[in-house]
Amino acid sequence: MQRVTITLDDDLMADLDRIIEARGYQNRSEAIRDLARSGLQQAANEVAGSQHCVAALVYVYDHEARELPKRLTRDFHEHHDLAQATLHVHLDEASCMEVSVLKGRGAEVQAFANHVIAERGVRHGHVVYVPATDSHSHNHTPAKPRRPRRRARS
Ligand code: NI
Repeated sequence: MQRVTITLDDDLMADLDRIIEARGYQNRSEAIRDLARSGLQQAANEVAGSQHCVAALVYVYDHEARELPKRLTRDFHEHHDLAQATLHVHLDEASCMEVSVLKGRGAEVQAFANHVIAERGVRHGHVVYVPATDSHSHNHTPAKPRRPRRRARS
């Protein structure tokens, strides 16, 4: 263990104390360790630009916002190579939530996700990167049937 001293502003400390209270942490150090770990995990999941990745793009929008559903549809058609599938949930009378699975080179996935999140009227935009190794590292061909073992001579 190492002891470090950090300086936090009052607002951040108040937010932190709320989380400590809500999650029932024993002390601040424990909470900060956990939050640092999840931050590191998130950073590790942000892939290098040329690397292949899979990501879930989550966002909420008002389906009555002028032209927004049309703009989103156009965005997704223009990036049909990245956008694999989208789950649509009608949250309430006005709001829709969508979860889109994106797959492609890190830089392209990130640029497209940022573009969708930045669309006017899109709220709570968030991307979760899933570490994906090379898309062909797994084998689609079924394993060869095993030859029956020769019976041991008795
Ligand atoms: Ni809807």
